[in-house]
Amino acid sequence: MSENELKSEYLKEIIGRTEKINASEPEFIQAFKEVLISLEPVILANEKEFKTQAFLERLSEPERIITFRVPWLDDSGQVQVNRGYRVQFNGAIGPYKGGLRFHPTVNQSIMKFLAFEQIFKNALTGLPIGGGKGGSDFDPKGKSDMEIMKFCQSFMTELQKHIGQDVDIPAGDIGVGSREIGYLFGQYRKIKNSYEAGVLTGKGIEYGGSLARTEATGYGLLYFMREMLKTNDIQIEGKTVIISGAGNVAIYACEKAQMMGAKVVAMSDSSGCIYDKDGIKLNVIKEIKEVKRERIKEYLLSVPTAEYFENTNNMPSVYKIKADIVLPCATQNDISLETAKLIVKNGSVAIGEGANMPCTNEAIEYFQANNVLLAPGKAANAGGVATSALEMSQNSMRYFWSFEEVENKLENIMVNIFKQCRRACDEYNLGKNYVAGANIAAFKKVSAAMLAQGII
Ligand code: NDP
Ligand code: 2IT
Repeated sequence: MSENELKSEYLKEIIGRTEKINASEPEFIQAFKEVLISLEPVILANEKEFKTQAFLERLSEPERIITFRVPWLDDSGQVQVNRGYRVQFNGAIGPYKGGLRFHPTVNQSIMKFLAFEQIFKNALTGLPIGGGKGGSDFDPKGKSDMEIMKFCQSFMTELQKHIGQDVDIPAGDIGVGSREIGYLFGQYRKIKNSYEAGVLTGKGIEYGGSLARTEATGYGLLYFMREMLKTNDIQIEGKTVIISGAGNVAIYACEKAQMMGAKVVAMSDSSGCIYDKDGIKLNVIKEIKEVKRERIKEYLLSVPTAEYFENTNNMPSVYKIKADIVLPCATQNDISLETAKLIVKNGSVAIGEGANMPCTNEAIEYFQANNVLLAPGKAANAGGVATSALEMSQNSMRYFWSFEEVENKLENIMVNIFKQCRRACDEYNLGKNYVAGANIAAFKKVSAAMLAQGII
């Protein structure tokens, strides 16, 4: 459904209000509208109460946004300054939970859209976690290990005032992996003089991390995809797949896709993509990205039969390659309407959002209008945060589960998330609109918790 088809006066008013008071935050407005428009049937059923309670006004306003200065010393002795953020958007169903992103594009709009989506994603996991997100406009590319450590220490020196294992639990996102979590955790522990293991997730296995957390987002995406395809009588085995990105989510999405018998033929980074018609050799990608931190182009040195295509201005080159299944696992707004048209023309049957908001709202509508199945990020990439919550459980118990135990729990959670989406689709006659299904199922939980807790 599009905005001008809305019947609810309250929804129209709220969308207008949100656009007006957040005019400098396009990504947040985009994420907000995608959710709110799809909630119309639920809002209409109870419009008067929601309006009297100013419910959507409260939902649209973060409980708290913290921004702070992050000064650090580079290797040449020059002081550098970045801006740090933590958005604590909604704590109705548990302590704030969500990743930290270190990327030069980070700003308040991006932090707010990510924290807003996290509220609904976390509700779908069924685990007691609220929605938050943070990060910095710091660019980790080209920085030495020492510079990364100094930045992380300075970032945590301020962030530690605002987090805690029952308050707010950050984790990784773009540019933040196990190395950064290690440095952040070390500084938190030093300042607090207390071993509060559950304050961060994505920790190393040696000091309180969970087995399978590294794999969780990518593996979870494929479990969700398998369930969605099965419901629509499609087998994943034998299908060709393209994946945007070559980071944490992309690598483990590739691994699980291959384990399920699919053939991944392309992966990318922000410079371009590699196409390997014989199937990606994932050990080569892992060595380039996880160990050497180099560009994906290096793949050709190990696999000379593969091809490399530089990105062009109008679209990431990876989407020009034909595949049955497309897994955007890089960043937001990777798939524009124009890219969506090419994907449809190329005959793809399903899109799985490993990244947060990789499709523009126009691209989503185009896929739906053309019967391409779309697994929405809030549901399909929830395996990462769900396993973070399992890491918190293990930390609280001062115990750990085996890889198989964690992976089994992850699989059950993803199957259950798909069921929730499907159930909401059935209940509201939404057909295969799993985007709306996910939003509605999550909203029902969050709204029940918020309403029960009064006007706060
Ligand atoms: P990483 O930093 O590990 O990898 C990001 C990948 O995306 C890199 O290959 C990067 O290439 C590529 N990329 C391409 N274009 C861009 C761009 N414009 N901005 C940033 N990255 C770009 O991050 P993750 O794999 O952890 O995250 C990928 C996506 O998945 C994000 O949208 C994140 O929010 C989402 N996500 C992550 C979860 C997690 O557990 N890590 C959980 C759920 C969602 P290059 O190296 O050239 O920059
Ligand atoms: O977008 C996400 O869900 C994440 N980056 C993971 C958050 C987490 O707390 O594990």
